[in-house]
Amino acid sequence: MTSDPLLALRPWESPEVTSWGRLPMNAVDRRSGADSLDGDWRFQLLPGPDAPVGGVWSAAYVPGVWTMQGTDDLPQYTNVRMPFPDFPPASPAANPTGVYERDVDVPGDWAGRRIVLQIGAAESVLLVHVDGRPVGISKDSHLAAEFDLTDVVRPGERATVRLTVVKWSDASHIEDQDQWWHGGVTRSVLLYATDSLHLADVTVRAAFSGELRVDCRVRNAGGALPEGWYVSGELEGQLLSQDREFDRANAEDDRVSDFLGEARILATVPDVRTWNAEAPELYGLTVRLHRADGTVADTSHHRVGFRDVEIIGRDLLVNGERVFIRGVNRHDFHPLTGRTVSYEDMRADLVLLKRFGFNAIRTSHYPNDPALYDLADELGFYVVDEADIESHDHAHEIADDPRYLNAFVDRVSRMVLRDKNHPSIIVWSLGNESDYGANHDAAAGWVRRHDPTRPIQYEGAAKLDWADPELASDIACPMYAPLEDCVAHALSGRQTKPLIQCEYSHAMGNSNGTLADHWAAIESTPGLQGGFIWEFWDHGILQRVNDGRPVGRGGAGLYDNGVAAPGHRWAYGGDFGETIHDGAFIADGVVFPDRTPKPAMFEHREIAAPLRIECFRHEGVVLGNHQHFRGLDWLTGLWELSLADGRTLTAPAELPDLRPGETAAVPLPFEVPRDGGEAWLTLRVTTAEDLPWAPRGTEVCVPQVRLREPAVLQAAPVDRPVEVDGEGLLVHPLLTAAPTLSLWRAPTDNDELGGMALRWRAWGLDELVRKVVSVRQDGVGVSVVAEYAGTAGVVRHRQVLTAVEGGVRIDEEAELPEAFDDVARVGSVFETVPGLDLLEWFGQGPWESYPDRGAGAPVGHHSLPVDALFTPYLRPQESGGRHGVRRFTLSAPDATGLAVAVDEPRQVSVTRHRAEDLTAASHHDELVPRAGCVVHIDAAHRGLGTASCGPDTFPEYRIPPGVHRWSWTLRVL
Ligand code: IPT
Repeated sequence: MTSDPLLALRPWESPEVTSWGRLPMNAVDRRSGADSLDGDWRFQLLPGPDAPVGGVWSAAYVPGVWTMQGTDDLPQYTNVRMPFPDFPPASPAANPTGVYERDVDVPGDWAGRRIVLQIGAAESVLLVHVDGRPVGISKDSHLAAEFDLTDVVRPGERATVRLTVVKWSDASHIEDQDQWWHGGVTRSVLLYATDSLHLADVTVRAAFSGELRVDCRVRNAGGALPEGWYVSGELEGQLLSQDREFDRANAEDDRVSDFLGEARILATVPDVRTWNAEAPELYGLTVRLHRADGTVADTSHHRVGFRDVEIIGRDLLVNGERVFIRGVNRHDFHPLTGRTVSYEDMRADLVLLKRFGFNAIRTSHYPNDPALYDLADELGFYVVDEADIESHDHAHEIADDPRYLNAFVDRVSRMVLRDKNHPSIIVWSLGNESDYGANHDAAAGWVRRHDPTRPIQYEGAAKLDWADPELASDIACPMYAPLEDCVAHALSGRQTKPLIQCEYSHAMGNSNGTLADHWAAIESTPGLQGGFIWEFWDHGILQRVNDGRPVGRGGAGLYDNGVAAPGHRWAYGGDFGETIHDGAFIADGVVFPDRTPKPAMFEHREIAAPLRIECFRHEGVVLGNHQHFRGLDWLTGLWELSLADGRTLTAPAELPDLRPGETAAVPLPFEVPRDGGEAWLTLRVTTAEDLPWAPRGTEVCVPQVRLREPAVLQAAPVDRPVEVDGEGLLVHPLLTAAPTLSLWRAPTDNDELGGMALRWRAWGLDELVRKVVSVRQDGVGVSVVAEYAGTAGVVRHRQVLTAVEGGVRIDEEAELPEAFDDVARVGSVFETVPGLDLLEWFGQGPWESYPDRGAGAPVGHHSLPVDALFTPYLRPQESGGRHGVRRFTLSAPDATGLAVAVDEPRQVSVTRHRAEDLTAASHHDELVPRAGCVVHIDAAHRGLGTASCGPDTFPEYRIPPGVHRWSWTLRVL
């Protein structure tokens, strides 16, 4: 039995013990003026918390996870299931325990002051010793723990701080979030000193009306408060008040004692600049605590945003406006450091989100580093702040387990205590995927009393009934609800709460199909207000292929543009040798692990466009301001007219002065040429000035309207034979594989997890066997009939090859049997000789697009190297498609090559990979690009949907059986 009282408590198997010796949480920011204890610490990894600490130390970097710093305890990914079989509250005997130790020189001038150690975050149980003396215990891997060291250390002397971090515990059962499991001290460690008379907490409420209320709690570490203390406030250099008295009028007498001082500052700011996510106006507030002689004992700085949040009826209002919530779920993630993210990382995340039209973040599924909320205040985001509670695997047992009651209330209340002053936070979330029980109601009750200014949401409660007012969720916040259910609820007359999905549009792999349809419904259906895309990150950890180890902190530069450097790959579940894991389900974000945006981001940017083209009328183009609070003066525009004949005309745009919600017609800036075929008018909208999140000239959106329909494909036959081989396949000098029928695509994650790929394989679509039935001269052309046999049916395919001016015209027809009622694609595939490395096309682009994900890709003339067309989704799959392609050329640097024109806008893809190459690979380092191009021209291509977690694509984006026809011409340049 250990003599150490902290270990003797066995806190890793005691859910009732949430802390010992820990100071109460508060909203006084102590980061500035503190001594940072970040850096290398002495480190050893023990096999369990009871194991003796040895004499041999290595080093570990703080903040950081040891799972990415060279230990044999490697990252493990599980979603719902726990990584160990023990039932709550038990944890496994094999329990990696990191011991961190370092010496700290306590400044001599801290004599007489109150000294506090702050550990930003540690997972999952933290034990603190100083000079061998037990100091405290903390749980909750995503909030700071503070310990008073005043009586433990001596100013001017050196102290040894030891942090013992136990990886598995009762708390792991309520930290069962869908992410990598790690162990370590993941946020910064600080040591700071205050006067014994100090601000114990400051609560700021700043309303849209300009009313400001600042409540201060004051304590004296020596015990009783000294006589005559008072607080003062200064807002942007303006003194607010200097009350020498306790604000007894506002505080009930019995709440003010000799030990706890309470003071309130009240002020009204005239002509206040209010805060919202579009124009996040902040005021600097300094709160000072004075001794009786006027000297300052303590200071607390805050940035204040004046704004209101309320729910009226079924609308969530910010400053009285029913704002759309264009949100994303964001985890703390970094491919080199796992869970530790720097200020620069967080800023880069948020800047990117702003540039892509997001205005809201759910901190899935735990409170983030304090800096994230500072950034959200500053850059402008609506935040749903979520408590660190997810008991997914044992949700039902834990939600009502009284042993976990403390932990639930502790986690939710500490989050609120810390974060309550951020204007960006508009909703508190009680956690994620933890069923619903009395423990939740207890936590909700605490919040309602402490902070009546913000609504609460909790999906686990809301899912019981979206409308029931008794449940601990003020918002109907389902996850992955079918759009038709959301619309039906909004139209039912039963709706009582705003409907904002806490998770929707699962971004795993090539996904986010139907996002535009969702937003069309949200914007047109009162009661629907938006949602949070799942999720921001693909959590691929950078891994060396040769030894399977995470690269760790030194790996900067070993990736570019979403791709890991040779010899490296993005690891997902199972790649560290874990036997229990959930594979690539961890790669489900709208950005790659290096924050390169996926094409879906461009779709989102367009859907969120602040300025839109409403329609085209005789008096001109009707523009609309789709923001809630701002005018258009921060934007500038350029008109672009793209004609099918290759011409592009441009002209600067005069943007009208429109208030939110207003529209106006502006005259067409061009004389549209009478010739030139299909015509598209695009407004390229960019930022007119440097903004905190974008330099001047950053593209914001590219709304478009079609001015003229495409012309019909014309290719007059010429009297010249078309050469086919004995199998009826086209012989062509630039093709290494002649056009054949393709019904298969390398399954996307949605196809795999949604069950489609299983059906396609069962039908044999991946191994269709072509058998030529007939080859005959048919007028001027050759008609080739072939049968493509799968296990569940035969597709009859006919190609008529006709010589035309400069090339060959191919008219195709495929008849799908009834059994093939939802295939991946129907189209032609062929391969080219090497050297044709540039694709130029007229159609949607430049971004990858699909039938149900194309809003971000305007029609125009685009050009990209073939190698840049492919999107490196972590698990190789169908990618690189371009929707709505009318024609394209594939050319060599000397401008030789081939030109294709299609009968109507079609799905085209040009990559270095056959569908079967992609299907066979599990990571990119296994793919060997082909020298030539693999070209698909699809008469029909199935939409992407989001079926890896959530609804499949809509019926209109699926491919029916029956006859499909398409025509195209192939010419030599
Ligand atoms: C939902 C989770 O809340 C989230 O953490 C993530 O796992 C997501 O799904 C899928 O990637 S829970 C799921 C069972 C609906």
